[in-house]
Amino acid sequence: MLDKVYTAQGSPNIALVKYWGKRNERLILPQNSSISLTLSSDILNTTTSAMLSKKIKKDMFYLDGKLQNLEDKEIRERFGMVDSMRDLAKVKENILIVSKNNFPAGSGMASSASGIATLAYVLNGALGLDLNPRDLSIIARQGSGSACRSIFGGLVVWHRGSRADGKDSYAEQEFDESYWPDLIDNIVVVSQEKKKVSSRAGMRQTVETNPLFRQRPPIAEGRVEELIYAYRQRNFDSMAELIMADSNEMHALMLSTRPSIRYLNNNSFKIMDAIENLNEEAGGNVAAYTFDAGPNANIITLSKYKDQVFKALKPLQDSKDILYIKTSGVGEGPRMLDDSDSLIEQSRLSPK
Ligand code: 2P0
Repeated sequence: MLDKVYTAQGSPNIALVKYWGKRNERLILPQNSSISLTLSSDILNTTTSAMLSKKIKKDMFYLDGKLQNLEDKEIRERFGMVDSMRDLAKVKENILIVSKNNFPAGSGMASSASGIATLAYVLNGALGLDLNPRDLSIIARQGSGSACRSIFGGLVVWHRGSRADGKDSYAEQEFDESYWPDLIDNIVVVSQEKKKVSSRAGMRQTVETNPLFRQRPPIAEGRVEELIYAYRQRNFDSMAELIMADSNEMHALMLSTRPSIRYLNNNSFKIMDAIENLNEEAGGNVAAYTFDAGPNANIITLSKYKDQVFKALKPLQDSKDILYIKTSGVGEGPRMLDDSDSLIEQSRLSPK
């Protein structure tokens, strides 16, 4: 355990029925269950190396090449997970963590989900905790809600749970990554800017100020069930309807929060138009858009419709409203990597 570098890789997930609102801020307990697809780490990934050693003078965390200030409030909140895992393992040594995303952090591409899930996963190994994935999802949840879903591959539900201690608010795989191999997600990037309102602050504001919010949890709960049903039948048309409805509902709630929160921009709306026109021409849903806390779109479709989707988006690429598109299949959960993939220079106790 000590003085050995552990390295793992995980990936973001895209919520099809969204988590937006907590019932307990400290434990990160959601107001409703949510459901997501884990994306393929071949396309979007976080790689994290961790090492515990008596030789390390203080905890250090490098993210994308930059040493992070562990006194910073937001980082402190998320780093709390490291302390609780260390306590659980009864380990006192300081830790060096080096983490790297292959996509821009904080731009609404779920970097916190990918980062925290990968961190929880690598620490489970580095601390010799050997927690099962369900318990690991409960730990990851306390770092960042959506991270609990990235502990698994495939289609993953995060159960709301009802206990005050959060022990029944965990993630679970509904279908593994091979259940629907034709399903793909096109990540359509229109902006690489860091968002102005964090998800954490935004959802707090929505729960506190938006009287419409109380309608949301029962609707979302029912939609998770409907989505699982559509997925089981591999009924794309029906699933697409649910995905777009849920994204629009969440963004309508954001808009009607006080002060109003708007993550979508004009290009996001142009993409929605293009997909709706495409579906209308096709006489059924061949693609579904969904947006998280940012203007970038995720277009869920099937491989056989990919060319049609790209054709529909082509004018927006030509006009540079779309910067680029990455296509991902449904991915597996996190995994350990070999020593050769380590991001830590062991002899210097620093990033490579
Ligand atoms: C989701 N999002 O279900 C939703 C959709 C953004 C929009 O989960 O406060 O970073 O750390 O629990 O998980 C983003 O929020 O927030 C998010 P915290 P998180 O994917």
